[in-house]
Amino acid sequence: MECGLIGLQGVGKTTLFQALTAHAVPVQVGSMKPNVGIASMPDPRLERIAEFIPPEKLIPATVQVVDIPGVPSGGGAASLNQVLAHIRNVDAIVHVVNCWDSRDAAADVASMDAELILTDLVVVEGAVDKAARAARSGDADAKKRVAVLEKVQEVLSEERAIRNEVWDAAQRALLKSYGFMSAKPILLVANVGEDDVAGGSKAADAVHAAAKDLGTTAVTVCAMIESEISEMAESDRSEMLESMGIERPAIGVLAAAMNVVLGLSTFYTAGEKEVRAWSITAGASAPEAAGTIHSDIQRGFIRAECYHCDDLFELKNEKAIKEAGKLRSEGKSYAMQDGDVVHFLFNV
Ligand SMILES: Nc1nc2c(ncn2[C@@H]2O[C@H](COP(=O)(O)OP(=O)(O)OP(=O)(O)O)[C@@H](O)[C@H]2O)c(=O)[nH]1
Ligand SMILES: [Mg+2]
Repeated sequence: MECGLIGLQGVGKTTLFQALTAHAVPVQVGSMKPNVGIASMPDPRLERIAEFIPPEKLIPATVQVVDIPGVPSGGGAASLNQVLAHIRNVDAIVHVVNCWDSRDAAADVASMDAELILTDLVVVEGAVDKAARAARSGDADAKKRVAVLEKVQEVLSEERAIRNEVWDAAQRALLKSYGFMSAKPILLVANVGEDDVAGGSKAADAVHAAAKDLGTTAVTVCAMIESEISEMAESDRSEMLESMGIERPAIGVLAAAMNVVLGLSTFYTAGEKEVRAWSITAGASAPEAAGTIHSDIQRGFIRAECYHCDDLFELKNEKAIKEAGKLRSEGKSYAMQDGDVVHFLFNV
């Protein structure tokens, strides 16, 4: 799973990237090359599981983050195309909006969305022609493509994003293969100033309202403070947060919102060696979940022994969970529940 940070120039994308990746990679400032890094997803449930099953290592779920160069506000065709090409490759978009000294944050959101729609429209026009030609020469697959692409074209011509239409799984796969940008899940970040961490400004309000219009959510973050916090030792963080009036790092709030927007859910593996969180597509089957750990476990899947983390929080240990009859044995067709703690049995 790859998340792209996009936005106008100088809105704090690289600052947020450094916060998300805890300054793990040297960044290129103002370069036309994207910065790529791994972000750990903060997860209070993971910490809690480790209280009951103390491990040697605690490993959070991760997501790959790509810090994409800023879109010049004037347009500037050549560099704009370069930027947009990077957006085409990511699975989801996090749009960062300047809320500390923007003149019109709502307009910034709208212009970026319009840019995505317009670029998709150019792509689909070429794609429809090509698919139609193939369909005429008797390609059955191309006929299906034409139907989907014509609907895409209709939606885009009405200046609507593809993401808000209803598509089945096969259609979604097709949209993805074309890299349509307005089809990707999107999350807005209202990047507020240090004097407005609660996000009470007009600009932050405007971004939250714009998110509603787009059919998604917005998260208020002060990238600058989050970036500073991410560099601190764990022990100094809480004091810093308290002094700033921040309840919990916004990165945690952002991670939770990302899970919702991306349609992800989390399962856990827990033992003395490590307690670990794993991200999967919500509703994934037990073998698919096993496959995120290792393809061998998916291939040789026998069954999943699992319980819900809430059972652990209530009953305190696995023995008590078993005695209460809450330890389940699930087969190949089991759809994973968010918060499952799993032990996979497999044979290869
Ligand atoms: N006041 C304030 N300034 C910020 C915040 N986040 C970023 N900045 C400042 O905005 C400037 C640009 O930040 P970057 O993170 O480099 O912005 P960017 O979006 O990566 O910029 P480009 O890659 O050039 O498009 C820097 O001087 C930051 O210090 C914030 O939350 N509050
Ligand atoms: Mg940058």
